[in-house]
Amino acid sequence: MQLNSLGFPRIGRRRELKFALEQYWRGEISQQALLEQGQRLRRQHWLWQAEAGVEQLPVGDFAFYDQVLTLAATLNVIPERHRDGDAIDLDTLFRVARGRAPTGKSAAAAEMTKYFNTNYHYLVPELHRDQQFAIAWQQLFDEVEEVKALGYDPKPCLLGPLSFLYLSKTQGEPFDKLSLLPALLHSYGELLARFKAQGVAWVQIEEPILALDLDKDWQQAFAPAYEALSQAAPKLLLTSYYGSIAHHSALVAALPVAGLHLDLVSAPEQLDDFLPLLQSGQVLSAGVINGRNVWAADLDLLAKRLVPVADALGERLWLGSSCSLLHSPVDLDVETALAPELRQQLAFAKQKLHELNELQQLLQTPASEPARAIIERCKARREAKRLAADTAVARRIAALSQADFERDSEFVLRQQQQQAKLRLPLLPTTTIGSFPQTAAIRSLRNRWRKGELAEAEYRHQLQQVTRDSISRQLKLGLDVLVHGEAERNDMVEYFGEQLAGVGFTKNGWVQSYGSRCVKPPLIYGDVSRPRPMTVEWAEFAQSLTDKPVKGMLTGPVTLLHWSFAREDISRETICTQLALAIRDEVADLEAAGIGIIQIDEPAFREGLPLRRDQWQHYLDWAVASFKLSAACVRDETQIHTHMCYSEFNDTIAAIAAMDADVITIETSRSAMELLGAFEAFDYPNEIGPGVYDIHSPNIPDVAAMVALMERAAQRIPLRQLWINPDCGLKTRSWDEVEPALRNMVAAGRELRRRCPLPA
Ligand code: THG
Ligand code: ZN
Repeated sequence: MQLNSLGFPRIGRRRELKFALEQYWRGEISQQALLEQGQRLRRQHWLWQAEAGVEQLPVGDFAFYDQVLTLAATLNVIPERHRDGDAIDLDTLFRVARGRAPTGKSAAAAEMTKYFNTNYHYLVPELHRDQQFAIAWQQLFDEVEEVKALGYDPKPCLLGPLSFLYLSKTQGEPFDKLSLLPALLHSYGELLARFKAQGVAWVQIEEPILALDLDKDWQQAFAPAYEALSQAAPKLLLTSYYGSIAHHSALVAALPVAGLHLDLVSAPEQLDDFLPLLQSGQVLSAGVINGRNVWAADLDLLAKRLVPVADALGERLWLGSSCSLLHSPVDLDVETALAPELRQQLAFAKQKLHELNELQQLLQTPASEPARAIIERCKARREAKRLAADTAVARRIAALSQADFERDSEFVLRQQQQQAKLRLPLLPTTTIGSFPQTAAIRSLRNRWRKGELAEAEYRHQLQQVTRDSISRQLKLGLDVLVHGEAERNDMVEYFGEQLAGVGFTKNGWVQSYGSRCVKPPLIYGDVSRPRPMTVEWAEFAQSLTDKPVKGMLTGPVTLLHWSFAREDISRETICTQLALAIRDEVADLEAAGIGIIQIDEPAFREGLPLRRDQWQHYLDWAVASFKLSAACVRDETQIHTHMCYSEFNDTIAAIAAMDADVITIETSRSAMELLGAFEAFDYPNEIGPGVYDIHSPNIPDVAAMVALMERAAQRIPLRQLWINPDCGLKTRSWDEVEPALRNMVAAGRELRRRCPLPA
């Protein structure tokens, strides 16, 4: 019974890789020093895995930027604009990721997209119609040698050819990506043969697209592809994750592979589908330890479930993480300040390896002393969870009625009352909420956190920053102001730190992309809001001006998606709890005289399930949660929301159903795409299509913004339109923000002059 680790986080338990990368990019350390840091991290992570009893150590889970980019480089799939001749080196990879030409000038970075339904972002490979593949980057082979030199067996992990093709995008004139499959298979064949020549026994070949709905031509491509690959390859462990692949079971069962890995955390029921389909001699890797959460597993229950499988399969059963541990924080051992009740419920990546080991003990020596101790710990954890329940939260949810989800009046009536109260001009101008997080602001927060800055002084300083941001906005002539969010580290973490039932760590970082990480809150109990979280700042900012200042909140759906959520109650219920907490804050903001409240939902779309037939159920509860968080206000109070993407075609009905009075959205990079959604659907409420791209340092010019709004006005009535940037401004500097907003306000004036409101 082998233990199967699908991959370990590469960032380092103290984010060593992040810091080394950023130092290298700033020119502070040499490439050699960066490479050595990478080697140290890999070695550490392999040793941890080996200590836990993992026999075959994963290779290919480490990447200096992104594992999909590493694989693309291995196959010579590097955009021409980032290339410097034929050779690929580490700097080539960084140019692809960071948008540089070899000359040092900027050259559009490869597109970055969420990896399936995770919060990890990969770089999208670009394929041409006449794409040539070749083995062009040696990192994977080198790392195989590193594992061998440590005295262990390497198990290369790589995205399979079909998932690689599927996740890539085409460049130039459109063509069917599958037309490239034969050439790609040829290179995969070479890759696998080289692994074999290196003495590799097993390769983890990942086909996560099997968890998706696949068109016939993609389904049919699997059998011949794997026939071809199995010829010269080491044993293949066909690996799926993030969802059930039972809808493709016939296809999968017929593939010539030596083993199959199933994610039995996201889809435990597929075990029953596949057990009778296993070929004789085929290995089943049971992914039972969740690779993408932080909670200790209930090994007792797991072992009970697995006993019959272990009896049936014997050595052919492997115990695995559900997916790569990439999505978990690295090591609980460095969390020294956690409350013991919370700590006992947790397992990070390193601890999850030991859970695999303990599960093995439960199955192999169930009557032993250590096994009994493991079972006792599981019982104690269950009992502690039961005792920690906050029954008031459940009672509050049980008492909700339909009226709690609806505003008093429908939008048209609210709009009149809001207009009467707010007296905003046609095409009002506003921003999304955050202003530049300057070094001075970050240092304020850090000193306060470390206890070097007293509370009163910290607040006083933040008030100065807020005063400055209000005065800049007044000078710019914006219509609806924001306080600027200087007190917030991250829009999710800030709320997580203040809600009951939610914990947070010091080092629980998870890689989001490249060197960037997030530290998701841990929703471990029933959620409530003990005291106001933002009212003081909104109230202070509003006291400085007669113009309306928006209160700024993160919505329940986004709080849920960007946190590690408990698994003993449904996500829908957790989201309802979060909605009630936000609703309390909304009510307090309104009572404090804040007339416009924005509830951001940038992650609304990210929560869509992998399978289309599950979308509607998700959309129903996500929309309901948002409405619950907002619906307590009077008609005259204006609710805004913000979303960070522009793929609206397939969700616009749900977004309209959220019934926010105003939505601001990202559009600037794909204006036409957004407006397309409005061809088929009359969006009923007010909307601010972002008029410039805040991700670029360029100052947008007035004419471009005027043109964009005029296009929008062809689809959307003038009275419904707002003018705003496409996202928050915290990553920009004031040198960029001020001229950009000045132009944006000028564009608004120009538009009002051109199109006066019809009577
Ligand atoms: N907050 C949270 N989750 C998110 C985002 C967010 N997930 C999706 C998306 N946004 C990911 N994008 C980013 C962008 C920037 C950073 C992280 C994720 C980032 N992180 C700092 C870093 O790694 O240096 C964190 C530094 C710090 O907080 O001390 O810049 O916005 N929750
Ligand atoms: Zn945004």
